[in-house]
Amino acid sequence: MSEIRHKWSRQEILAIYNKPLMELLYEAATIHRLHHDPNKVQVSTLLSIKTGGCPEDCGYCPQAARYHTDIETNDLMTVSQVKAQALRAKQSGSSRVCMGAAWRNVKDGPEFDQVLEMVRTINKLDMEVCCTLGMLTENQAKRLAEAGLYAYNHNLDTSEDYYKDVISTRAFNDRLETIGNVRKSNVTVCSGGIIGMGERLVDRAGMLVALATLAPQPESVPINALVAVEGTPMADFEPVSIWEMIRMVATTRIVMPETQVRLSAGRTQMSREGQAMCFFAGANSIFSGDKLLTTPNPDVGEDMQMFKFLGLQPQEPFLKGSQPKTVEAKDSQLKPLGERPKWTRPGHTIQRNEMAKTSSKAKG
Ligand code: SAM
Ligand code: DTB
Ligand code: SF4
Repeated sequence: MSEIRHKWSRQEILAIYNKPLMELLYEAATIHRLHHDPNKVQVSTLLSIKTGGCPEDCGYCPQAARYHTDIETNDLMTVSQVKAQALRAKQSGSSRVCMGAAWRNVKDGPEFDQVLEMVRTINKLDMEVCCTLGMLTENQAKRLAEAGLYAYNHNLDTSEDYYKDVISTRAFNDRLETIGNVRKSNVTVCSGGIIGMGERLVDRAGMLVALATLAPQPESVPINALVAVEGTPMADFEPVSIWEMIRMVATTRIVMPETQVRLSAGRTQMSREGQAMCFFAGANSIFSGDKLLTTPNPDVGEDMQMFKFLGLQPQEPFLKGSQPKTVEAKDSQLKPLGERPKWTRPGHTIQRNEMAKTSSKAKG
């Protein structure tokens, strides 16, 4: 298997992003198959354990206290509430629970102790546990690791250049520092970003440079399309087109071959065909459940139907990278629609087998 390349320039990444689409898809899909089973998709469930009232000013976020959004704010959930939700997620096919808190940073004390207990509890259910709690010290990362945390999500969100236009209450370097603290523990790193926030293509490339340059590269990279929420400064932003999402996923896959690329926020706006192209381009993870943190997501039934159609299967937990496999066409994949319906024309009904008889007669 090829070496992972950590040195990338924005120009090189832009050149990949802007390739003719068929070339880009072919290259991304080829790399994807070398490193992953193309029919497996990791499924995570988000759980907002503390919602809203955040002191930060992230321009995209409905949970920032300073914006007047319509979300229901909630204090920290109890451990038993979290356990009940995690069990539901497991039953619906998720292998990972990602707990999000609307905090700027983690503070040592009873609330952090409660989160550690949540981590221990979900871990006992044989599920991967992820947290996204804001900035973290090295010691806090180690305590989370001891409790059994599998992944920590901390997004770079955009390029270093554009970051200050989106968030003023912390800096891009603060994000890198927290990711560094997570890396000092044995917790895996989940870090990605958002497209559709008014950034230029060079900012998308800049974000991917920052992620791909990390050594090791993040084990997972969520690619979110902005969910424009009424009340936030980005409420009126145009939705990103599916083509941009496909290009971003494919480019991420090419520059980070072993990473799990998560098709994250924004799926309610995407057709199944669009999502299928994202999976082909190398996305191999989704958030499942009808709610992300505060905004809607496709419901589990719809996603499972899409998986069935595409012949995709949820990935089992605790595989640090999925293994490549030879792909064999299964009967169910060849005949996804089951029996053919009757072939009808106004005033005329004919069964397929009758047609066969008719045509063999015609041949004499
Ligand atoms: N407060 C913590 C932090 O900022 O790291 C954790 C929770 S925060 C909601 C996690 C991530 O959700 C953000 O970094 C951002 O990438 C994503 N996010 C938030 N609002 C979003 C939106 N409206 N559309 C897309 N992604 C969003
Ligand atoms: C990530 O990259 N996306 C998730 C998760 N990590 C925490 C969050 C998406 C949030 C979308 C807006 C909302 O539902 O509040
Ligand atoms: Fe707070 Fe996180 Fe939302 Fe920023 S993204 S406002 S830090 S919850």
